[in-house]
Amino acid sequence: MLTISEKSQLDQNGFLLLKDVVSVSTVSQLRERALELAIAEQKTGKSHTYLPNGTAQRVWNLIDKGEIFEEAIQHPQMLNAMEYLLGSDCTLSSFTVNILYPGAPDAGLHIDYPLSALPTPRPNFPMVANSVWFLDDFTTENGATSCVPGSHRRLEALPEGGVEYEDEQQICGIQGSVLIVNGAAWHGSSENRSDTPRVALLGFFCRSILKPQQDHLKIVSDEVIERATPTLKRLLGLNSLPSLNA
Ligand SMILES: O=C(O)CCC(=O)C(=O)O
Repeated sequence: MLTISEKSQLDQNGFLLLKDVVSVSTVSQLRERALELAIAEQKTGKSHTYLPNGTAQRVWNLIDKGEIFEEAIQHPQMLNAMEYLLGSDCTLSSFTVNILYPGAPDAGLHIDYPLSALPTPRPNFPMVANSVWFLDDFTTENGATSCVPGSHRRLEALPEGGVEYEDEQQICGIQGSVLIVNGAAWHGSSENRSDTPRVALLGFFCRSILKPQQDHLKIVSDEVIERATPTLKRLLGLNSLPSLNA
């Protein structure tokens, strides 16, 4: 369960840093696997890189890429926060690795899919939320996620074009922390001025009535779906399928 103070931070600021969520040994295994997957995808020539000079990289569909990710996405403390924001039947929208290599520039502030595609004013309750898993210490040097406190209440469109906000905060923390961000809060990764990659996982969730960013029931193998716990089955969307009544 979240504490009253944690709920209040989510309500007021639109984000919450949970410390000591993931053990040191699990962080180290997740980080090693994340980097292995990133390198393997680079070798195929089909990796998803972005930001100038390909200085950032995503690896998609982690649920299908190792049991360690199946377990991670069911972490009770992180899921409690998601269920507080999105309802106890919320589902997984996507689960990815996000790596900022040295030299990655500030990515700019954004709100999350599909909120940016909705007409304004947007709904005044959370629709989607992200969990940013710190597989490295997040520092002002290596691209710690920036957030604008209270911006989820600004239901107008996010101004375009590198606007800077005096109250923008970089959320720094040690390895094993998880940052929960209401998808309507203005946020984004910042510049990696260090000489090592900043490795994160992004566990992105949505209300069960929304179409997720990835169609897990098509892209996750039968083997993983068959062995999934009831919680994982629900997260993959098995409890929120459209009616098949003809
Ligand atoms: O990696 C980060 O610091 C945040 C990334 C993010 O917000 C996103 O890709 O939606």
